[in-house]
Amino acid sequence: MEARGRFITLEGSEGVGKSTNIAVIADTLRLLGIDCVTTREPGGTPFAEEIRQLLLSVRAEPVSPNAELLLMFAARAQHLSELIEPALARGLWVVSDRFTDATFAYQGGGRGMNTAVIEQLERIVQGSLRPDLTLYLDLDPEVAANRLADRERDRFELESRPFFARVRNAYLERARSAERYRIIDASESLEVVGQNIRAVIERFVQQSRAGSSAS
Ligand code: Z5A
Repeated sequence: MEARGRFITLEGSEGVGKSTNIAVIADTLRLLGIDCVTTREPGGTPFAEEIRQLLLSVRAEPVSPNAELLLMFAARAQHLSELIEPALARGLWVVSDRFTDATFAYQGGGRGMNTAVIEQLERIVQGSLRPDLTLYLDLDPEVAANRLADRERDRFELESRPFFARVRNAYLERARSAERYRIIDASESLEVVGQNIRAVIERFVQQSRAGSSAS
């Protein structure tokens, strides 16, 4: 039977370089002979991408925090059942641009929602599934916003500076709390960030291979 794949997530506030560096992770894995799929949240399947549109579009009607939270998990449930779980079961590694750490950071930290409720939804939607490795790209939100200065803003990107400061604090608190996180300094040049990410992935693959040959 094919060994189950590994689940890697990339996290950070807007503009820290996630979309840019997801390709670095995928290329590094492929060079090491590992088949992977890249995906993103919210989204990743046609239905979940429709939910993404609902969540990101700028609208006149205020969106209730509970509606936002439940839609994030609705998209995630679809993403898990149609893409993530089947790929992992086939032995593919999955690399996702954001996952549930983003919910703890944005809805928990940014919006101030109750973390216990988020943990409850996490258990309902994911069961015991958690990422095997999470790279958190850390950057001052002001610097990140400057990188996106010319771009049209979505509903989240219109949030205030204090909102993004709370998001960063929530991410940092989680990233320092468990072994699966690696904090990457995203204020470095693109080249250095890429090198640091490659080094983390190479080490993780080495450890995974050593672990599976020992078992
Ligand atoms: N959200 C949520 O609230 N709850 C959840 O559970 C989930 C998500 C899953 C959509 O995410 C929104 O959903 C997100 C949180 C919320 N909103 N916000 N904010 P998204 O992933 O689509 O949105 P994003 O974070 O805004 O993506 P982004 O703006 O594309 O940022 P990025 O992918 O991190 O950055 P990038 O596109 O790779 O880079 C931005 C620019 O910076 C680009 O020109 C690069 O060339 C440049 N760049 C990148 N790295 C560097 C370095 N090192 N130096 C200089 N320039 C750089």
